[in-house]
Amino acid sequence: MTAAGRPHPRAAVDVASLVERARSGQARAVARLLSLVEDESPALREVMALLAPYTGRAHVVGITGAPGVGKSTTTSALVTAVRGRGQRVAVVAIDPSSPLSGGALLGDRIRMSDHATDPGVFIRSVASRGQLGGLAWTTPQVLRVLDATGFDVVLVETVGVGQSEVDVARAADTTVVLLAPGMGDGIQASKAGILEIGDVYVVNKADREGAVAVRRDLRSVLSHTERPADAWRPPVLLTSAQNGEGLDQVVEELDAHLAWARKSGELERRRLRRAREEVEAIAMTALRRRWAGTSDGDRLADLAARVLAGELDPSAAADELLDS
Ligand SMILES: Nc1nc2c(ncn2[C@@H]2O[C@H](COP(=O)(O)OP(=O)(O)OP(=O)(O)O)[C@@H](O)[C@H]2O)c(=O)[nH]1
Ligand SMILES: [Mg+2]
Repeated sequence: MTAAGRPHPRAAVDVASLVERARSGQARAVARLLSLVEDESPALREVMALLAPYTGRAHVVGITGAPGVGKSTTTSALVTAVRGRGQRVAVVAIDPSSPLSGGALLGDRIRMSDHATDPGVFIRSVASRGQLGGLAWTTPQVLRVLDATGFDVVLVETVGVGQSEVDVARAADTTVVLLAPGMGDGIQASKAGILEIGDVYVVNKADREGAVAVRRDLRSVLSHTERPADAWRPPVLLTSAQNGEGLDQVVEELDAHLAWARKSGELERRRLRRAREEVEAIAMTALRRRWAGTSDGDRLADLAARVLAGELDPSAAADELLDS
């Protein structure tokens, strides 16, 4: 995100010491590592190699739902709950705006002032549309850094706009889907494909009329979903995040889901899929970069021109590209 005015990473980063400081809990060092991810710094390779042995410990929780349902308020309340039991927590807000806005929207999207001075809390926004396809490339690496630097829980908030919520669900160990009365009932939820991704459903704004009805409808729709006998049955909870009500139960269900996922093998399956997608995203990025511009010109553009001229068919061109 150098375009936003952040200084370009210095040529020589003392990666080992940076990693050590980040792992000892220094927020500034963690922030610096995340900047290396966003800047796609050449130092990243060494960072990731050093962090690799420490990954796989954090509980990654995705929080998604339509705009305005109370994701940020809930996230903040969850931070309080997690901190209450002495665990360290990181919050990642997926910012759907252009990468050029940098972290400017963070203050608007997350109401986190309560936690600003707590050294056990780390907050970061990530642009979902990076130069390299955004979420697929950046987010998993951000999560990886936070996991390896000792956060017990990583909360990922995304605004519910189609693909991004599904992507976040794929990146998380446990996905919380938020609804609220008057903002999308169970039927709208099923349309949005939300019924497939939730491990825990939360009907927020329980202080408002209609919350109980939303919960009843959602429970009814979920009960008609086919599941194997030993499958996880997503609970539907009521909260009033603004008043801090119902959050303890959410935390309990997050724990219960993690325990179930661990025991059933689902956690391993999800994490394996995540690792697979991560490798694929990095490899695809490297390939695109290699094809787009080499010292002997733009290989892909040359091949496209030959396809257009009828000299080559697209399959033959693809073969040439892969062989190059
Ligand atoms: N009545 C009521 N209002 C709430 C509750 N939780 C959040 N709100 C309000 O709902 C509005 C939206 O809350 P946010 O937490 O910003 O919602 P969000 O889902 O993060 O919104 P976006 O990030 O913009 O998609 C704010 O005005 C909150 O104060 C609640 O439990 N009850
Ligand atoms: Mg928000």
